[in-house]
Amino acid sequence: MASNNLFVLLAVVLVVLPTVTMATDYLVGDSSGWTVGFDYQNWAKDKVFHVGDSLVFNYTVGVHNVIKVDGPGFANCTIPSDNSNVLASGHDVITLAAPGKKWYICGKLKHCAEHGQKLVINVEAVAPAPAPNSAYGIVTSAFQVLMAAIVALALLV
Ligand SMILES: *[C@@H]1O[C@H](CO)[C@@H](O)[C@H](O)[C@H]1NC(C)=O
Ligand SMILES: *[C@@H]1O[C@H](CO)[C@@H](O)[C@H](O)[C@H]1NC(C)=O
Ligand SMILES: [Cu+2]
Repeated sequence: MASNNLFVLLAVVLVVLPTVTMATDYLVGDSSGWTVGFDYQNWAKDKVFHVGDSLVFNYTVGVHNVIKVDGPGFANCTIPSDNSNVLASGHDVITLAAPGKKWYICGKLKHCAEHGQKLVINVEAVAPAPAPNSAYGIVTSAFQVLMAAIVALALLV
């Protein structure tokens, strides 16, 4: 009986461990969504964004939009003259594809310039998963199994 439990716990821990590094969806502004009069830098300051994570901009269609800009465009709230970067679905999902700084503004009225509707984040690279046959990969796998066993034993005692 005890060894059955140990096996189940080991299996659960081994399945759960890799999911710790899975992609995260961030609802920008949480329940406030993408709107005026919200401090998006305060919202972002305790978050670590990684390549593969997504930003979800939620707002009423037609009231706001989302434009990816560059640093100067962000500083000046410059609304690009062409529409190619404008997202306006009301539920825009942006998957963070590359590391570095990313800047987003609202292009409606003076929402960016006068109402703070702008977000800048830094996207961190994700360390590549170690190849299973590399020395590092073997050590990592062995470490995961060891940790799983310790956790399983601790739960049993
Ligand atoms: C998205 O925004 C709409 C209003 O524009 C709101 O009714 C809805 O609850 C929001 N969804 C989430 C997940 O916050
Ligand atoms: C930003 O705006 C200021 C003041 O309008 C202007 O002097 C400056 O050249 C602008 N910078 C950029 C990069 O657009
Ligand atoms: Cu807006």
